[in-house]
Amino acid sequence: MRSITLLSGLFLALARQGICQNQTFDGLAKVYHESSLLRVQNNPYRRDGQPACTEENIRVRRSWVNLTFDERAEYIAAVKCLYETPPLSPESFAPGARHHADDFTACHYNQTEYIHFSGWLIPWHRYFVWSYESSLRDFCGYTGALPYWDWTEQYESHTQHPLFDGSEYSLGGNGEYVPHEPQNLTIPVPSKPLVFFPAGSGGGCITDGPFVNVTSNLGPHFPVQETTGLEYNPHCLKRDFFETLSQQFLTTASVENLMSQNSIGDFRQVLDAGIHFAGHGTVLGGMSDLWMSPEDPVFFFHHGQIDRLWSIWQEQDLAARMNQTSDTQTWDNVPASPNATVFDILDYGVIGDGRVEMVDIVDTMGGFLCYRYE
Ligand SMILES: [Cu+2]
Repeated sequence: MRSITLLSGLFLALARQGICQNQTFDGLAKVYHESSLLRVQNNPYRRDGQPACTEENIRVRRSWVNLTFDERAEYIAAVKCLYETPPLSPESFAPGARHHADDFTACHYNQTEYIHFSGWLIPWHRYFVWSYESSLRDFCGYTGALPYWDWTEQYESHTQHPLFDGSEYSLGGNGEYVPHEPQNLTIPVPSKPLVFFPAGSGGGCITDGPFVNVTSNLGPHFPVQETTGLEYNPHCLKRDFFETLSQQFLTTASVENLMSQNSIGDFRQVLDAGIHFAGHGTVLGGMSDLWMSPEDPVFFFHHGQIDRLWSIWQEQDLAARMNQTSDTQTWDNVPASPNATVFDILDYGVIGDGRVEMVDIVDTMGGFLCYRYE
C-alpha cells in the first residue's frame, strides 16, 4: 500500500514537471508545496543510524511574518542565548571566540574563499544554516524551525519589513548614523575583484531591538580590516541600511528570473549577479563583511530565503536537479581547483557534524537533513 502511494506521488510530481516553465513564483511554490508534502508523507528516506524524516519530526520553516508574536519571541530568546553559550572553537583556531555565535562567524571566515562564487556556495550555506537552526534547538531550547526573510513581501521598503521595525519582536533596525563615504574596494581574495562599496544611512551600532547589547568578538575583516579575522575584538552589531541594490534585485521579477534558470550553474550565476549580495547589501554593516557576516542574526534569515528558493527550484524537476552541481571549489576558480561534485566533503570545523558529504545535504528531506519550507 505504501509503495503504491509513493509511486502515484512520484507520477504526480513527474506530470507537473512538464508545465513548470514560465510559471509565476506562486505557481512554482505551489508545486513545491504539494510535491514536498507528498514526498515526506510517503518518505522512506533514512540515513544509516538516523531516523527517517517524517511528518512528525520534520522542521517546517516559515516566513517571519507568519510566526505568531510568541513564536518570534521564542526565536529571539534562543538567538540571544547563542551569544551567551560558551564557544566550541579551540583557542588555537579562534582565540577571539567567546560564545557559540562566534563559532559560526569563525567557521564562515575560515571557508570564505571556497564557499563564495564557487560550486560550493549554495550547498555549503544550506548545511551551515541547518546547523545554526540545530544549535538554537540543542543549546538554547528552541522548539521551532528557522524562520526566513521573504524579501518579496510587500512593505514600503525592504528595511520597513517587520524584521527590522526595532521592536522586541524584530532583529532591530538601522545602525546609528556616522558620516562615511562610498568606496571602491578590491576584495582580498586571489581573484581580487573590484567592487563598489556604497555608503548607507547608518554605519554605527544598532540602537533598538533585542540585540542592542549583543557583542560579537571576531573581525571585522572587510571592508574595515580591524583584525586579520579570529583575534579577540569585541564590538557591537553595526548596520548601514542601503536600499538601492535590494530595490533592483530583491523583487518578485528577479526571483522569477532566478527560478527560470535550467541548470544549477546558471542558477548560481544569477544568484551571484545580485540577489545574494543584495540581501547583505541592504543591511550592510556586519552583513557586508564577506568573512564575518554571520555575526548578524539577519544572515540566517537571508540565507534561509536563498535556501528556500533552491529547494523550490530543485523540486520542479527532482530527477535532474537534486544532485546537480556546477563550477569548482574556489572563488571564481582562482586558484584553479577541481569541479564541484556531490561527493565533495564540505568543512564546518566545530559546527554541526564538522565534515559533511554534499550528497547528504542536497535533499532537505533525505534523512540527514529533515526540513521543508511552508
Ligand atoms: Cu557566506
